[in-house]
Amino acid sequence: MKTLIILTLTLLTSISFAQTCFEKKKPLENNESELLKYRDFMEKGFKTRGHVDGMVVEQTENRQGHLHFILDLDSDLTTTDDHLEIIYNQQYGEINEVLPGSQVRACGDFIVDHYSPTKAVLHWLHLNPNKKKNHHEDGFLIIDNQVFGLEAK
Ligand SMILES: [Ca+2]
Repeated sequence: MKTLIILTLTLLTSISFAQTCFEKKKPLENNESELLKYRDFMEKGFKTRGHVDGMVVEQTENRQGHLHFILDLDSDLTTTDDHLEIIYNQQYGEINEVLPGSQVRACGDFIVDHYSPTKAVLHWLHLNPNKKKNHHEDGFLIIDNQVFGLEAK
């Protein structure tokens, strides 16, 4: 019986972590290398969907309801040309701080932004309860296996 409960819990836990990232309602695989090419070759303001894994380098800001941090997309901290700024809206589930070395998976809108220290950002990492008002698809943010961005406001 105990084993069954543990198995069930394990199964439920893994289901809740199995978030799917969508682009135009189709599942989107990880696309780190494409995003880095877009950052380098597309005009500022270029937008697409982004689905990335990586390791936190550092938190850079936490103000005006938005948490900013830098993600290293190949989790090899000796290479820095694969850094991407991540911006998370605290309205969709609060995060106090993000620690360097944390493992992250993020799904949201990617935009080439020359004001960003990494020249591009990934944001809208949360559910969009107002799809009639705007075009953003649902996103999410997973930090060390904890899912954020699912508290619809
Ligand atoms: Ca790297």
